[in-house]
Amino acid sequence: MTAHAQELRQIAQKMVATGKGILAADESSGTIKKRFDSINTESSEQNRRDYREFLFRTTHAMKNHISGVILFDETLRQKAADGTSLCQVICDTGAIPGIKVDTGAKDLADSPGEKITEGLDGLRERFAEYHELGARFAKWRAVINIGPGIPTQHCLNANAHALARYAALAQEAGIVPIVEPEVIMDGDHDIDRCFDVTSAALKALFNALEEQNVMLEGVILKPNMVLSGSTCAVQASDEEIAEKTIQCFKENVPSAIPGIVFLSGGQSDKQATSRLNAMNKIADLPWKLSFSYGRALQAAPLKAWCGKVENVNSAQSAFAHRARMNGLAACGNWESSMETSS
Ligand code: 5MM
Repeated sequence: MTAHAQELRQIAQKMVATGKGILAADESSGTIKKRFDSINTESSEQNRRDYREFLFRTTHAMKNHISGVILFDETLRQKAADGTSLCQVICDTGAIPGIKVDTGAKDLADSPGEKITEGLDGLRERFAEYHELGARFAKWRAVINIGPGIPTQHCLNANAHALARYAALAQEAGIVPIVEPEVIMDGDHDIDRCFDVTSAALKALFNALEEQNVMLEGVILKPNMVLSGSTCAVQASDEEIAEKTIQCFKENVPSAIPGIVFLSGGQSDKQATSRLNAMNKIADLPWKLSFSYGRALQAAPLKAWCGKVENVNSAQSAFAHRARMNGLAACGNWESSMETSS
């Protein structure tokens, strides 16, 4: 049992406080460049800083709807325009700074189409530094593709083993691990195939966490929802998605886990909100169910900003609106009619 048990429990509970969720702002250099390219904005260090700073300074939304922010290494070390560290800007809103520690998904040897996430080398030392810099939770993402003959059990086990090794090291450092086994939605598979693959990925993950003595009360799970593949001819309704996702998690996720925070994975903003809301309308859930969205929180502010200082206020309003909508969905209190106001 980790020496930090009580502290980890408290951080994890705060991460899934009622009506709040996580802002995933941990885009690595390549991903943030793609996002900035889409709004014709240069991905310079200053632009990345300015963009993230105005998100974190959207004070009312941060205070009321955001429990934590996942950062990329560069952002954890950056200072705001007035010299305050961005980490402190986040803390001043009451949210918790977190850090993405994996170094990305690489091709799994001899297994076409499959990925393994790297980043374990030197991780104990990196955790010590990240704790010193103010991070109190971390994130590691495994990528599971669905296709003919994949994922293999070998891929699920290898990724689960790495997730558990990361989680154990995080807890040793007093940092709550978010474990993210993302079953990618690309493909023409139906929702039942996604259900089966998500179940298998979760089984492998919780077996590995148990084998490696990870304390579940100090872990947050960040999964995909159970969805039809993005090019499947039959797209499941939000209600079916909610029912199948909850069934899958009830069968595979121990109740000791304090919370499940979903990724958006390419769903539209409103789909991500509506489906989270539908899940929270289902009674008797043993864990909190909230969000850890990247694109579903940031697409609207990015589009409103377009890299121009004169658009910062409207970009902050767009971010505040999505944060509020998802905060309501995390309580099952969202209505589609609320989307017309901002
Ligand atoms: C914000 O995007 C995260 C970082 O991605 P890269 O390492 O590829 O740059 C990503 O891990 C994110 O935290 C999750 O996938 C959830 O984000 P979405 O956009 O799927 O909600």
